Amino acid sequence: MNLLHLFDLSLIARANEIALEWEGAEFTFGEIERRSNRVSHALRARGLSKGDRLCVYLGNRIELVDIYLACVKLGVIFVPINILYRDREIAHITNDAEPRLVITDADLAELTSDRDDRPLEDLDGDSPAAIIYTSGTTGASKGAVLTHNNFAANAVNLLTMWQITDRDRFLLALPLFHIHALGNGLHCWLAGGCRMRLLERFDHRTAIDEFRDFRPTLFFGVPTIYVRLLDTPPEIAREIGDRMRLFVSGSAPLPVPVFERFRDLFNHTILERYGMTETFMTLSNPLTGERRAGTVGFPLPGISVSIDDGELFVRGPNVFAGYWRRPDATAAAFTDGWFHTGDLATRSADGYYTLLGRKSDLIISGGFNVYPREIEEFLLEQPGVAEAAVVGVADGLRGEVPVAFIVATSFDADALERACRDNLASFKVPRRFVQVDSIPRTALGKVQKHLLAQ
Ligand code: MLC
Ligand code: AMP
Repeated sequence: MNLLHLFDLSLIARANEIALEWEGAEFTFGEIERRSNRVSHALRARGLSKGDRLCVYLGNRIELVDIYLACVKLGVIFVPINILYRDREIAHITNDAEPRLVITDADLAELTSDRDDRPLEDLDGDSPAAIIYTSGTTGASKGAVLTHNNFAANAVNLLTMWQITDRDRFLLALPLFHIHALGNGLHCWLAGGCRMRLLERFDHRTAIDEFRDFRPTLFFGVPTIYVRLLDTPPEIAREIGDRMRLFVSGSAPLPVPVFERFRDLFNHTILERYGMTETFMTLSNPLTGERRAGTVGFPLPGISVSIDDGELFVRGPNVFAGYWRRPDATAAAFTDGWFHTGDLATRSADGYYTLLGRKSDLIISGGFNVYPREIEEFLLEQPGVAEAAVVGVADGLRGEVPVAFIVATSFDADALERACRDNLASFKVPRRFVQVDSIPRTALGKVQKHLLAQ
């Protein structure tokens, strides 16, 4: 399915309804349609056409929505870059994706034209809509190619299973460069036709005011956000909870005590679900029925899930088309059409899935993925560093934070931290640099990270 046919349920059919609140202004679906048409023509004038890649290095803002929709209309492949990434991380993506254009804040003023009509491009559902970079088990990230059909299957599932309709009021504070806000947030809004208030980011100092002012019925968060919301004064939490229909959590494990304390404070049971860039959403607790703490519920419609040797495998219309220009990595990620998630899981007798952790060393900090190997490789480039091992250490707010263990001929923790801050996204900067005489290894030479973590 061409995604536009799904979005037209709002862009065309609800043209006069308020679609978006952004920085105090309101926009109808008709205006969203015309804004993205104008951006489409501007992109065409820059020579972009079907199959070209367009990198965007932007935080949440209305122009990012316009650009995404323009890409969908033109068949241009949207490649978002995490706004927290630094030069080295950005260069990896721009070298790999070979975009025709990279858009940053500085380019937005020129990105318009005066033509309101929709450009027409013939696209089928297997056309790529986006490439999202994700690291897999190697240090360097790979581009997951996500098709129109993948996005459509995911949105239709979530609209149905979470009963999202045009009556919802949706507060979106997650970053649009990730699948959580892009695949779930933006697509449920556009297909469902509700009113969305988009925030530049979740800021715990102002979040409560946003909730009270906008009065949302629907909110998607990562566990760190729910931990932050536990600081809400009880009477205000009840007031917010009374108007809310559904709080959803995902992208990292929601600790059971947070689930319980949140329920007591807001009088709401958070619905936890599980997904991945490569697979979109695969498992979800039910809207109706028991939302069981510590579990991620059941497979979504049309999606097959199996567990083999502890690892979760997924198959279905939600599963991506492969890694961009990496046939070997793509082949290695599948067995007989089943995608290897790298997540370990169990299934209860009554069908609830529980995640037990990951096969790889992946650290998830505040919902952002941190691949130790990428940081270790960077640390090894620094003067005096002979060996480096990065492990995730439990953190009450962010879930996990990275800590670096260093074997060094000369050790300067401040200099290492500065180098990391200058070259890596903030969430990847190790919270501590610990000098050690040696890194514990197995007889086969494999680093025993669990010993370091202790
Ligand atoms: C965080 N920071 C941001 C930012 N988010 N900066 C700019 N834009 C953003 N969107 C930076 C801050 O500048 C700061 O950097 C540090 O992160 C911590 O900020 P904080 O104010 O203390 O935030 P905190 O209360 O900890 O909340 C952080 C957070 C953020 C929860 C808002 O981590 C976040 O948005 N996480 C969501 C990630 C996400 O959407 N993941 C989905 C992946 S898809 P400094 O330099 O001061 O440290 C996926 C699949 C699936 O996993 O299943 O969904
Ligand atoms: P990403 O590669 O950024 O898409 O992150 C996907 C990973 O996030 C998954 O492989 C899981 O390890 C993790 N994840 C997502 N949702 C959950 C959840 N509800 N509980 C635990 N881990 C999760």
